[in-house]
Amino acid sequence: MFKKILIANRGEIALRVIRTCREMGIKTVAVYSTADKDSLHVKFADEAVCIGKPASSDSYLNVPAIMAAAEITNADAIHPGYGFLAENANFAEICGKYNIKFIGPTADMIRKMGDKITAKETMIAAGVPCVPGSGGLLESVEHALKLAPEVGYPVILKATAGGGGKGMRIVWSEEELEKAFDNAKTEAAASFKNDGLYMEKFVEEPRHIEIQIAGDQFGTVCHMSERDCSIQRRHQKLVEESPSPFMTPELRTKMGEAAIKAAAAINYESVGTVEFLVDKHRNFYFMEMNTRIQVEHCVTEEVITFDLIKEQIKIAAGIPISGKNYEPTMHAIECRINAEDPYNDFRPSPGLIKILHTPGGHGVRVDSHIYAGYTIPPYYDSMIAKIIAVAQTREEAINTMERALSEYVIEGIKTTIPFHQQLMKNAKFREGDFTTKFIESFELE
Ligand code: MV4
Repeated sequence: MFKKILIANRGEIALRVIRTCREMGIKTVAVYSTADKDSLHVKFADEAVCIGKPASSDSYLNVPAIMAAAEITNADAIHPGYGFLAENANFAEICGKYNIKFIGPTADMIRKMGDKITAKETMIAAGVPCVPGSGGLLESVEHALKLAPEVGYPVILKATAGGGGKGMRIVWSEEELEKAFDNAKTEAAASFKNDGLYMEKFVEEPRHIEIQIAGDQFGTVCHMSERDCSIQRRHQKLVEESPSPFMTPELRTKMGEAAIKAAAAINYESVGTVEFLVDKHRNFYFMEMNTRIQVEHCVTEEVITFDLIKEQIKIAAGIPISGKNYEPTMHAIECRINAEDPYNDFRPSPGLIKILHTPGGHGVRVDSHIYAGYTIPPYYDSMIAKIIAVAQTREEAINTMERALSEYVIEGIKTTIPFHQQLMKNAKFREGDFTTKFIESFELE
């Protein structure tokens, strides 16, 4: 087992990793930017190294500074968390060159899933259902114009280097295609330095359901059931839950098997997530695979009573997994609390937290790095906490969440708490009747 892990991240996920390391008897090294010198991850780690100025490019993305921090502290592994360098294949490779274990998949696995056309080709070859479309790159707008009627309008253009909605355009008819093609190409080039596009049939009003998987270094892969992440706004998830209210035992078996096939096709090592679109007839299609631990991993941890970070570290250390699949035994819902003003287009609201009271009690887990007197810096993601409510049934979990939200006092900044309070009361949400379009038409009182 590792003796010392450097956490190349900040905020709640850095803290999350530090906590599991402590339970496992592993020493921890925090790295931090000058803006984060008073952060909890710095205080809770055994050692801490400043790696640069506030901008991410100078600190949490500063590979030479992070490698130097790992060398001087004698860390034998690096946990990348999510975001920042978590899906950077070059970084994973550099860790290997320094003889430091990257806690995640190999560079080759990250690359295979990072390029969406390659990923889709791999999935089709493995027999994982995919949305029909161009297959490969669109060579030109003429090529797109010829293909679209064959695929059938509406179609969606996606960036092969993309993910998360950037460089994506929905096209309802031939008249819109040329402009959408040019816009998607320009956006993809600017965002990813790769303007490659592909086309798919547009699946209308889908649910976003993802399957948590784990694979070890010996070729064993298992699934840990689903999370429903359909409650999103501008491709940012706001609420996640498990089990999905749309799930059936048959669909879980089928999607679980497909996710295992997806991971096994690249000999996946580490924990990961296979994202699917699910249409109203419960047809499901591979969307992308996330080769990292995700923000919403906690809902799975709560419904299967399992520490996913511990599993991820054990896999990286070469310990085999059991190979059995996991079914949810509880219901868990997570609300992401962001330092944003939900009454003002979710505008970021960084600043000093003057008063804080964190909810607790039966069935409530709060993962957060904030404290009274802490100043949320403006340079990073605005998520400041995750509340996870756990109960025997969905209805009880929602009631527990409402109770927890009502106890949460954060003064000094605006947060998304009022948004979540209204969502938990919404009849359609309570019925489990929602798709990825739900938030578009959700109005705050
Ligand atoms: C789609 C789709 C409909 N049909 N692909 C959004 C982000 C990126 N990962 C893929 N996305 C979508 N791909 C086809 N063929 C609809 C979306 C989509 C979406 C997916 C999940 C959650 C929220 C979404 C919001 C808008 C569009």
